[in-house]
Amino acid sequence: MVITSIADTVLRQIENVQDTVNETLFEPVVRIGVTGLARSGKTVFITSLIANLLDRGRMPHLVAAAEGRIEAAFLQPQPDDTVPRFDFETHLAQLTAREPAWPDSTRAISELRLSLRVQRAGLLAGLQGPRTIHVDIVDYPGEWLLDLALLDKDYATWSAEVLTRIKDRAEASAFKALVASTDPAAALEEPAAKALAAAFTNYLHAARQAGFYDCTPGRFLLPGDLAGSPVLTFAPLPTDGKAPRKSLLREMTRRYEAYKHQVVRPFFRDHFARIDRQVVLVDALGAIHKGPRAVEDMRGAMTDILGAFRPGQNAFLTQLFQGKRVEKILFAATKADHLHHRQHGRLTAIMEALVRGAVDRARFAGAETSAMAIASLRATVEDTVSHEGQTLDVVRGTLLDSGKQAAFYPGALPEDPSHLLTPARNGAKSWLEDDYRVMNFAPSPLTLRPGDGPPHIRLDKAAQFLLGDRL
Ligand SMILES: Nc1nc2c(ncn2[C@@H]2O[C@H](COP(=O)(O)OP(=O)(O)OP(=O)(O)O)[C@@H](O)[C@H]2O)c(=O)[nH]1
Ligand SMILES: [Mg+2]
Repeated sequence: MVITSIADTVLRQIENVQDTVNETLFEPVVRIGVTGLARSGKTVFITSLIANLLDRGRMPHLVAAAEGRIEAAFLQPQPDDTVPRFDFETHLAQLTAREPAWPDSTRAISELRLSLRVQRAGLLAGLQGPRTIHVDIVDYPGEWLLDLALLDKDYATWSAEVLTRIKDRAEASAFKALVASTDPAAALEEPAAKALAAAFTNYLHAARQAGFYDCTPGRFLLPGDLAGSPVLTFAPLPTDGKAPRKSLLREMTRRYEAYKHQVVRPFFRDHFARIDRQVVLVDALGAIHKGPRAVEDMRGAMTDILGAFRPGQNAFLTQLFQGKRVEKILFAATKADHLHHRQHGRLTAIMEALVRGAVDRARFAGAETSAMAIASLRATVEDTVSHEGQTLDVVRGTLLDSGKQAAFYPGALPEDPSHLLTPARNGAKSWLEDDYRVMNFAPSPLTLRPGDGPPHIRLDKAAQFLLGDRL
């Protein structure tokens, strides 16, 4: 008994040492960040990507898979002990259940490690054995990247900006009324601070619902385990008056600074700065459906998000990255299964145009970029129907609300993306030429052949762009 347990311990220690040695010397790690604004499709993307890397029957454009060089793929404990594990099994079980359902909203960062045993390509293939590559996939809300802009702003500047921005926004009326009846110089009383923070948070939620993306601080919308803590109990106030000691204004200023130091900075330091490759998911169709203002707002949010990928712009990030950089960035318009494939090129063009300015700068900073239209989990089939003497390219699927089968035509996207982006930029209230609809489809019940992952559109191309050169 004793001897075996000692031997066990020794063996385990040797294994541990080997693990570390293996990892550092021979087994490369690629860290892929997956981000996007709320409901952009992050959870479904990661779930389907992993399922399709485990069962690679539908991954013909992932070259190593097509060449049969991936000998095995398996999930492993992730290397970061304090980050929640991405709940792959639960999400996949939901998506592939007999009555499939979309996963619940996820509110924080999570991570998963997938390891691939890969046969080498080329001349050395026969001489050397297979090697193992670890792929760490990190899911985090895009809203957290928007907070980067706060680091360079003090409380007075931030407050002034926010109060100007919300002047004409109906969503903020309750918060504005509360601010008007608040004396910032009064002594701090916690219920008053709480009421202000709650009203401000309500405004942020309403603004987000209405299609505004300029909704920082990001954790107000996605508080995770910080909900109710002082770092999230502040709000913008007019700062032109006096701020005596122990006043509401003093404390709001202090909490704003604490938010920057204890929430924003640690995220960038512990997670963002370690990412090698990044996927930015965008629900472009959803924004087009909401109208010109949502499109313009999304463009703004994308530009802000992508600012984080140019560390040179920000002293704090430059110091964090220390010359390291994100090597590749993929911009993916999700839910492309809402469109017949004849329109996918147009969606990609819109995606490219949306992020063009930011992409040019990312290229300048050394990252390779690509834009694609994808569907992580295909919920529709394509069809062509005749309607009032015209033929229409439609998609068919099960409607999420009613459970009924329906054919759906979302409208024709313009060939030239500027037909959408220019009116959006010029503040148009609605689209002139066409109306765009979206429908919520339920995931279809699946019968998967052994070796096949869930059906998708271009997930293999996305994987090839992100990983292909390392396999
Ligand atoms: N038709 C279709 N719908 C999709 C697809 N991917 C996502 N969706 C829809 O988009 C919704 C949001 O997807 P999620 O993956 O949960 O998005 P998320 O970015 O993780 O959302 P949060 O966790 O709330 O930030 C889903 O509930 C689906 O309705 C897809 O490939 N096809
Ligand atoms: Mg999610």
